[in-house]
Amino acid sequence: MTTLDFCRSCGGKLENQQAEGRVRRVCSSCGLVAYENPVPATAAVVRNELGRVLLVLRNKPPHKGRWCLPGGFLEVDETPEAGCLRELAEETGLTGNVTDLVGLEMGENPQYKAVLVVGYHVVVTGGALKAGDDSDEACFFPLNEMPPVAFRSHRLLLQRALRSQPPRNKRVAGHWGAYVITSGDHVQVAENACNGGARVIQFRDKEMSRRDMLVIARRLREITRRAEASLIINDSIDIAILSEADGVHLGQDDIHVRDARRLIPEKMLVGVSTHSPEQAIQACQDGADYIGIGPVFATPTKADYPPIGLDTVRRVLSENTVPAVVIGGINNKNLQRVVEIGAGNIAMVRAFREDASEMVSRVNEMLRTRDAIRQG
Ligand code: 3NM
Repeated sequence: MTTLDFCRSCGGKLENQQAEGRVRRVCSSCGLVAYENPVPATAAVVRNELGRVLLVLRNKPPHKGRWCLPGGFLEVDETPEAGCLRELAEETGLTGNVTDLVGLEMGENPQYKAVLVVGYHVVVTGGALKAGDDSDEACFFPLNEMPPVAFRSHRLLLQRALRSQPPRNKRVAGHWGAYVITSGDHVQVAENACNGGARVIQFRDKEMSRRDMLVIARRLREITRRAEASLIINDSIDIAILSEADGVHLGQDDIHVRDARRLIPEKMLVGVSTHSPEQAIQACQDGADYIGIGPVFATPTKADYPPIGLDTVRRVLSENTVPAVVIGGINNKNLQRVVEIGAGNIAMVRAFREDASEMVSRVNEMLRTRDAIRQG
């Protein structure tokens, strides 16, 4: 940055002088101090219905060829909100409304030395996505596939924005206790389970038509929403999306977690069934929010799968990095043994068919008692 030579008020020569505690450029004729301030700019944090974040590819320095938030310098006669929306329209073709302040961050700039960036949450109200002005491309990115973002201020604003706007209905995976998988009369099982305090319901039906499944999934959504329980849909990503479920549960033969995330809302959980320690490690590495591990005991519900036993499950529970749901052949008789190996989530199909309310209460009570004893 070059130093200022002439006074903006009278045109007199500026010189270095001690003023207000530091050396500043001061006019030798009229005495006006030429303050050096950060230049105000704005940036828009725009997320689409899938939770993806809008970035633009810069076509000029600084950081030409890198992605950043839409935004830019304020004009002298506009408010920060108006400047932000103008820049958004110029660079992305989208119109929007400011919904909230994200915050303010300072950034360095080779020409202007310091830039003060005001970040806003913006919702899109119209327009068509088309890059323009300073940007060559404009694109919504899933959070797990974001390119490196240019400008420290933009990175900090993005971090703040993602922290201050937590996904609305994302439940924390793995703090459930009894994990109820519905079968038979799905609605009745879910209602009973929620009455017993279930915090998660998985809708699983291998025979039902997909059209009927969607009808039932939507009813389960109402029930679980009322009970503030999570709803997970087994196998079917489309039904999970359409029923606004909290998660989808995938088997080893279903599409990969990475591919599922390209379709589902960012807030949606992905669980993966695993049947060995190796598969469990792989699912964690692939980015599953939680895993199922089993079958711990032989079960007619999944007859083709050999039981892996309590010791193997215990190993997975102690080694794995994401929450696990223990499953397979669990019933009243062996439940205590599953609790004793430290399971935090226990899934059953048949055992919830009869009296889900009673069974959910029993499982959760056993887990609470164990944890209270362990914590002394
Ligand atoms: N998944 P029940 S075992 C649906 O190991 C399912 O991933 C399993 O049914 C796995 O509680 C299983 O009736 C069946 O034994 C569990």
